[in-house]
Amino acid sequence: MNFKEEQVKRVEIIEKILKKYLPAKEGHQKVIMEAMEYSVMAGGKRLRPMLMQETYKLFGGEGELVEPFMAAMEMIHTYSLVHDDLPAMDDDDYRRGRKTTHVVYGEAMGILAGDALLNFAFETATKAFAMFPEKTLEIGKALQVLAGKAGIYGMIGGQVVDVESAGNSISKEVLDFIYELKTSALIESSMMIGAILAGADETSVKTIEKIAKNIGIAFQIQDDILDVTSTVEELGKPIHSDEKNEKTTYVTLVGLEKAKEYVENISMEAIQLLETFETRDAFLKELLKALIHRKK
Ligand code: GRG
Repeated sequence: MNFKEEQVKRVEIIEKILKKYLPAKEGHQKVIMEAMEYSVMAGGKRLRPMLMQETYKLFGGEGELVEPFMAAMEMIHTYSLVHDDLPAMDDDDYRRGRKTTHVVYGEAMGILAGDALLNFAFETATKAFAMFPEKTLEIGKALQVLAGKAGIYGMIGGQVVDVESAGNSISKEVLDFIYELKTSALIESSMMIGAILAGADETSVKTIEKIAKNIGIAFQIQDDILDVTSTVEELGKPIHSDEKNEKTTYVTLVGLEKAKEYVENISMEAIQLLETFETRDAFLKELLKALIHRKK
């Protein structure tokens, strides 16, 4: 398998799905649809919908059932980035290689575009009910995971502790709490939803949650590493932003080399756990390996 080629193909498929589910730009409120599209179609790795679709396939899922959820997940992820870039949070001007949404559309529209994406994510995911009336149970469970992992016991909860901790030194335990909620939660829900929609049993969904937790923590530690080792051009967003925001990270806590070791070890654990399933997805395994050394 040529991993890069396969990855490009998948990104193209995901972007077609995103375009299909984004709202038409019309009506007096047209500017909000434009801001939504601006932020969602700005590029990005599309990691979360990719993980969702691969996990869906791993458990034998076929057809379009997963698609509204893939679009919903990327909308929620994008809303988190739009809000994270706002002046009240990280106050960043660049994201995904272009001006941030609030810089282009103004702060009020930046806030509203984030809100709109979060709400529209649920409007999009619930379309699955009409498309697949025989899958009501799976869709209901998937919605519960989507809502929970993005909320106060998931991503928002992590962001709250992250914002509160800025400027203070924090323990590894609190840092792990932040990473698990802020970053892993959406990765967990992406993979869990893929498994649930494909009809995986509860034990398998629990194992997928563990795998995704590791992937998310490794992903966030790699984000810390890239913040000090990469360039604006390569990342498409500012570097040294953790220092600017006086944040404790794995790099400040354990040093660069140890942080790299963690990424490798946690990711390999996830891959080993993935291999305990009877079915295989070669692309998913390669994707997890590629994330260990990702450059953006
Ligand atoms: C919930 C109100 C509210 C705000 C946002 C979690 C969060 C809270 C903001 C996201 C900022 C951040 C650094 C999250 C950690 C996860 C992370 C590294 C996101 C970047 O994801 P990538 O690298 O981005 O997948 P692309 O652009 O490739 O999609």
